[in-house]
Amino acid sequence: MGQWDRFLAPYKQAVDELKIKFKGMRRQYETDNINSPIEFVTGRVKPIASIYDKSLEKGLPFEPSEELARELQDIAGIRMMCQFVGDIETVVDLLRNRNDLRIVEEKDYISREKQSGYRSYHVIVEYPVQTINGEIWILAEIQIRTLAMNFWASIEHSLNYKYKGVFPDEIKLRLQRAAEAAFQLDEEMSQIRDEIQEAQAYFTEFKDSPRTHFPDGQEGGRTKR
Ligand code: 0O2
Ligand code: 0O2
Repeated sequence: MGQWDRFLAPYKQAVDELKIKFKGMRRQYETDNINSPIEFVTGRVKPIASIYDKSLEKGLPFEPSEELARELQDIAGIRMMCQFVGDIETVVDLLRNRNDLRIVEEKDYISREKQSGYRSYHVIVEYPVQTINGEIWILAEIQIRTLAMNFWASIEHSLNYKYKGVFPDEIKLRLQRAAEAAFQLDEEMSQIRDEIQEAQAYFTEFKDSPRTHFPDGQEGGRTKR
């Protein structure tokens, strides 16, 4: 096994474990018939090419080391998507109350978005990984954002590749405007949150029962036309 594989193994372990644990939180809400503040969870170990870029940017030697593990806080990255902005605080509270991780830092890019227009709430945690040689504490970055914030970030991320991080002014401005539009969308959705959640609860209850008779001539979740 190569040096990098050995270095990255506990990060992979942590990402796999955290994904299972956080998806489990969503399932618990479903079991209790409560709207989950977590819509979906993804995770990744930072690709070697991105570790290389980041180490160059931070002026660190590109080699597996304790320094790299300390300075690159997002080698293990988890993303939790929420329907509503208000859910983000709920998710952060869930993290604060867990006793299987320790919060090291919180970065609020929602109240104070980045210059690019990027919005997200980042929580840096320490997480214990059990290995055959004992316990290792590693750092992981948990990004919590709404679906709209995630949509914006993934588009901007792809464009970043295309323009290699140097956007033409026109595109930069348009992205900032798009970020504002996404935030407005979040605000609007929050205002009709109760209405949306009631409809979702109704849909979830009936979607798997095709013989159920719906009011207004609808059956099995489909409207007759
Ligand atoms: P389900 O039952 O489809 O919800 P991996 O575990 O490595 O295969 P990972 O890290 O979970 O993959 O990330 P991936 O493949 O990007 O997607 C993770 C989960 O997020 C998948 O669900 C996707 O279906 C779900 N997902 C991605 N985009 C969206 C979205 O826009 N809306 C919703 N609601 N879900 C999305 P699972 O885990 O396969 O299970
Ligand atoms: P990737 O490809 O996701 O791995 P710091 O050391 O705190 O000064 P750092 O380490 O860049 O700065 O942390 P920061 O600013 O909290 O950002 C970490 C991650 O947040 C990034 O990782 C992105 O995933 C995301 N992010 C931050 N700013 C932006 C942005 O403007 N647009 C998008 N799309 N994502 C952003 P990486 O390593 O940059 O990228």
